[in-house]
Amino acid sequence: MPRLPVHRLALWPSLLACGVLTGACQQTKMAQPMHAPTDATTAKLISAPPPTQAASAVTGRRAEPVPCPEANPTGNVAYYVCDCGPDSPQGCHAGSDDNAGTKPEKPFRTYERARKQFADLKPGSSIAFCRGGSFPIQPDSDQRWVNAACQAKAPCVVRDYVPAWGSAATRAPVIHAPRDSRVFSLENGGPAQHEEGYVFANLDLEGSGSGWAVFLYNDIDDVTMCNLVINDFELGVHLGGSDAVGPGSDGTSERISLRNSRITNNAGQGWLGAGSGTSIEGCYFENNGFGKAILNHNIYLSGDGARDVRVVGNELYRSAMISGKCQGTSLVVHGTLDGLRIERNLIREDMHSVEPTCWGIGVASGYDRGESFKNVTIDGNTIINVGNVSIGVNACQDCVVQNNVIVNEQGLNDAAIQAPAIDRGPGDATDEHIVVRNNSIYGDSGTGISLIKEGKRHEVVNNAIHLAGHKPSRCFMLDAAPGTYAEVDYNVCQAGERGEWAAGHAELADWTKATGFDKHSTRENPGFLSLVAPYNLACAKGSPLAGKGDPRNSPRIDQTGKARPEGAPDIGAVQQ
Ligand SMILES: [Ca+2]
Ligand SMILES: [Ca+2]
Repeated sequence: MPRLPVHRLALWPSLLACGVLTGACQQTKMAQPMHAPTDATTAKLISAPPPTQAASAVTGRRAEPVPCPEANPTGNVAYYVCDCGPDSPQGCHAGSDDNAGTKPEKPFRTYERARKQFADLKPGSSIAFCRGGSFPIQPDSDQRWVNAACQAKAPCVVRDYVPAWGSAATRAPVIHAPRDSRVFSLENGGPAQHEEGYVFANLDLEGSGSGWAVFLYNDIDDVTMCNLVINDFELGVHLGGSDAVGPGSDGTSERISLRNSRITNNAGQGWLGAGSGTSIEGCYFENNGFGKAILNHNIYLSGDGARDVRVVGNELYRSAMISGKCQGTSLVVHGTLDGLRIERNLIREDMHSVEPTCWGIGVASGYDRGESFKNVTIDGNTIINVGNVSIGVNACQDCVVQNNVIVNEQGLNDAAIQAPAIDRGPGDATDEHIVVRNNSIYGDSGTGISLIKEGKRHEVVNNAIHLAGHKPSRCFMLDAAPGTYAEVDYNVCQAGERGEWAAGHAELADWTKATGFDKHSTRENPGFLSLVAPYNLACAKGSPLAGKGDPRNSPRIDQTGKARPEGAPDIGAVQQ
């Protein structure tokens, strides 16, 4: 039996003590704020090229950009604000808080004046910061942006405008947060009261190595954050729970959306929290979580009964970088969620820059209360050179892992796809009906797909796996009782020179004889198009993947959105 890398199980221990939904853990951290690293690498990040370049290099495509909503649905900007700082362009013309603020040529001046005006904004109207402007947060501000009159259908909008001395090309307004502060704290004081309908668009939020850029708490629904830069905080976006629940409030913040934004250099988490309708789409996350190994992440979804959560079309890079290595899962999910879609994201790390704890996607229990993840779809993601698990789940029921492209040449792959990725704790759901279908995996060691121990109705179908190199490897680890699996078939795999087909069965024929599985599978090189960066795991013409998939059990579309033919679909993530 090859000795495979052993991992985790001690990965998330101290999360058990964190009151994540209340932010208690993070608030403790704020008492001892951490500084952003000041090395040259980090400084360079801020002017890194837009994410689309790297994304297209790997996948040849990218999720369609989600357009930001019309920032001012009524065309009615009610108030203007303009302040100038050392980082403003020449010619910047500051306003005055003594102005009425209702005309672009007579704007207010300060963040604090804007914040107070926001509380009186009429539904559907806007307050706009000048492009090129630079706005410090006043030291005595309580940073709360609260207006109970705003409506989901007629939101209050905080956005940019082009001043007479600037142009549309002038950079976005920058709001500078001093240490331990928040830019937009969307929380009414006292017991939770219901508010809804805010939009924040086209703003650059710059921290000082601590604090939170946006805090959503105490029942604020229907918030859209679009085209923001969030840089150098402890937490980029913190979606928390609530205090005592007041009359008319459900105590939870629903339909919070972050789109087309750049979240960089936040020491704690890029994003923390989740609620029903949470959506993170088209965003770029880089170098978040460097304050602590294992517990910190680019995206940390923590849901307590959250439904219909989406993480779609994002790029995640350099998660929890400590000592130059990624040491924490880039996209992690804990808690209880029902209806979770993780689709078309690109998650990548650089070669020689990861520790085993640097997983790509982890939908797994992390607390000492019962957790479950139901109706989970992990579809069409591209995961390049992360740590010892690229996609790991547990406590997962009715979960589909399909059309994913996974590459790992770091020499430490435990399993590209793994369930259960960690042992269940007390009260956690058991894995049930996990479908691992049409994934394309290229690696240099370890196991391709591991689906073990427990559950029922699992399916492992149409996967294409190539494990090259000289390290021990195996295609599959499927050691639960054969009745656990509804279908294991139509897979193509080559595992090194001496690798096993499945744990305990060196040969495919031996495995099929013992289990009845993989009657239509073949042990051969899947013939991926390119195995060098930026990689292309589509299949070449004449590859054994072409037309050989299970005609009764293939996803309707492939990783690129292309329809699969009904009669003879290809094996793997990408239809020819
Ligand atoms: Ca509220
Ligand atoms: Ca609510």
